[in-house]
Amino acid sequence: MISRRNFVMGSGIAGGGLLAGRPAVALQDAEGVAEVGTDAPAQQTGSASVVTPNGVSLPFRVVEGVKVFHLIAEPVEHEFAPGLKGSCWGYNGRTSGPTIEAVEGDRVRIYVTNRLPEPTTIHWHGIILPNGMDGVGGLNQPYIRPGETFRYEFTFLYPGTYMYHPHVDEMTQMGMGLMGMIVVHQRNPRYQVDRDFAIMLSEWYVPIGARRPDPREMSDFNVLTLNSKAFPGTEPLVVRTGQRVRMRFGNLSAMDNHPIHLHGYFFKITATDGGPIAETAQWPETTVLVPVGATRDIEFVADAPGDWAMHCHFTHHIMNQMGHEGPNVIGLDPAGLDDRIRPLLPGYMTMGQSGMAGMGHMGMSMPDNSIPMKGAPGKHDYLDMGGMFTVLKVRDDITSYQDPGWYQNPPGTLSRQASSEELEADGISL
Ligand SMILES: [Cu+2]
Repeated sequence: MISRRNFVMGSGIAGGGLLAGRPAVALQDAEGVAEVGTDAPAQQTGSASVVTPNGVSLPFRVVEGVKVFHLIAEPVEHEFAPGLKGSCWGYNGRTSGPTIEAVEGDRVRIYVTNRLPEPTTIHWHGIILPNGMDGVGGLNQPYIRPGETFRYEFTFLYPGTYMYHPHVDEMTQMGMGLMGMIVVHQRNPRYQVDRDFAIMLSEWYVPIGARRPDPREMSDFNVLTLNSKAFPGTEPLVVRTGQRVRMRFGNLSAMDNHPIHLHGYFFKITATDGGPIAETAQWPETTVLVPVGATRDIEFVADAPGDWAMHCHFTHHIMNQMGHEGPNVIGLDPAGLDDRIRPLLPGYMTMGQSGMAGMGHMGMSMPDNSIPMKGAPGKHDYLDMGGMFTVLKVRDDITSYQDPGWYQNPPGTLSRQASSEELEADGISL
């Protein structure tokens, strides 16, 4: 498959229009700080390209001044996290679908091919456009039946963070993974951000040991994802100290709003999918609630180096496929129970007798293709979270946005076990 960078470069040479004359020098080597400046919409405005963690932006070509995109809705094999593969639906081979990036005022033509086993459409969520381009199957247009390709054409009038998703059999199609982000850059931004992340929040129910998400689930979601990845499958967000950072969150979960909490920083909520928030009306926060069917942009200056957690603050949304049908055995000894029950109930799992911490790495036998309680080794101990969890890694003087590994805490700035002398000196008796 042609890479995004080659596609953009190729279209710049062949397609003329807005990309004509763009110097190839901006298309840096992937080993450098490559994301900055490799993207044509960003080049047009001087902004940083949008980074879709675990994802990509959708390539386009320019035909007589119109940016032409092609989305293909199709079944995809998707890995939520190491250990859990799913038979999902997505766009262009992936879920979440590629991010559509354009610039305020751009005329776009978006072809949508249906390779699903049922009809679909695409709704451009939050975009102000002609009624007949709005994508609600039956209301605004006929269904796109399997094998057909439809053509949407409109102008991105307003900059902002938006989404796209089907508007036929919505419950099934979004529950199977059909969704993506749209970023429309400001044409003349008043200031630039250095790192600009786009993150789609969604939720799934994948029965333990199964591959196919069950979109009929109404409340008991067990795979909670950022761009369709559950920790430890989520990529870290790497930032250089001092950079101005924007994070754009969209939420196309079936049933849940998500309070996304960032450690180490105050940020401001700067925009919704209804437009920018006036500077005097932005308020400081450490958690942004992203409602279903909405987007929220936050911004901050990354002036504090470290490995900072970022996660949904619903504690059930940072668990992977947690079983919870069994009894609460905190304080009891359930030794051998799972081995005896599982022949009768294949997905059965007893919760930990001293709580749940560490269940993911105690060598418990896990059903195949499942990630119950799975987390990952951290720098200091096991990181026993999953789901909607990732790490913002802020580092001084990095020249690459590759994962820099764990943060090296400066001497004297790391929590540790107290010594008996220290306890005594401070009058703490145990
Ligand atoms: Cu949540």
